[in-house]
Amino acid sequence: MNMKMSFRWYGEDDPVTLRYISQIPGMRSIVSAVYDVKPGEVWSEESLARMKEQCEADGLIFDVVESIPVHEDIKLGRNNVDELLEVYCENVRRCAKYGVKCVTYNFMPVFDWTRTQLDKEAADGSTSLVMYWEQLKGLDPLTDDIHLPGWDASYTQDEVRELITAYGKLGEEGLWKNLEKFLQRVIPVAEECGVRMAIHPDDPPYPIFGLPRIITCEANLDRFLKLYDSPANSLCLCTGSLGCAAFNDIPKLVRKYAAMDRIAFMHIRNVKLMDDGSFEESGHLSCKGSIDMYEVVKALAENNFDGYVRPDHGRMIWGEIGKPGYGLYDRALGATYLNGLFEALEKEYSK
Ligand code: DNO
Repeated sequence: MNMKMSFRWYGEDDPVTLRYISQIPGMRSIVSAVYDVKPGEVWSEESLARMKEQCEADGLIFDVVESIPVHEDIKLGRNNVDELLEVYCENVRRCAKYGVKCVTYNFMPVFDWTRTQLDKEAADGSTSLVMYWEQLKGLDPLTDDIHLPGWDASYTQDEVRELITAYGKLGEEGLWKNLEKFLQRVIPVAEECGVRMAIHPDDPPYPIFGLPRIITCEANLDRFLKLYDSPANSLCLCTGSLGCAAFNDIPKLVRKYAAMDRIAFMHIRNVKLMDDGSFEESGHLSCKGSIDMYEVVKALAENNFDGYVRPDHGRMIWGEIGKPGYGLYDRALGATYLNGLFEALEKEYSK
């Protein structure tokens, strides 16, 4: 097949082993990161070399990194930004040295994804991540202590308040300016060492608690790609993140950016949108959520997409216990479903 099927692995502590991952039909690549350092620190070559070796021992290729995190001071444009950007570039070079071809990152202020519950039980007994507006309404991070699942527990509530205030002052335009500076420094390095940088959209793709969010919709994705016009400056197009806003037409976005060759990585998962903007993560099949997966894969196949694909978040099923969204079983089912769609549609469009 043209596309490269991949699976996220959280390293040696992940209850899902590389051996199990290698048993999923069609699995090619491992998506991982060095987890024993903080943002802003250099990744050790030993860790990268070990990861490469471990993957190869199970017949897998370690060629995608998710993520090299972007330090808040880079996003905020604080004094030490040049030093931090140099560390970032060095990490990209080191990843490339050990065979990495694609590096994912995001430019979301303070928090990565936001959900209100990680184990919402469905009628069939499976559980998944959800975001219900009802549960967020009325909360103010500047006055309330907020503990949402998945929010970085390494910050104290006061630190969170300080960051939220700083981002409030920076605003969207300030964040765009700092993103542009990041790209001007990092993309030439990525080009030089044959890596495609893939920005992950904001999840969900609209402001939360007044924090600016910019990687959200078609106009902003266009603006982002124009900031540095190079295949090394590409998207990690996450159907579930962009797809939890009704204003995003996912197959249309996939078709457009695949035709421009600006998608390096596809995160494919489904979400069920509700009338008030709340959403539930669902099984991968089109009939289980609001996104038409056939149309998504068709848009890729039409454009001979040969980048990386991973089945994103799965539900917890069959009694599995593990990292919410990242169990083995439902992601493996997702991979198998996607392999079927890709085989059929790639054959159709290569005729
Ligand atoms: C969630 C993931 C994100 C993603 C980062 C990329 O499950 O898709 O956490 O890894 O946003 O930097």
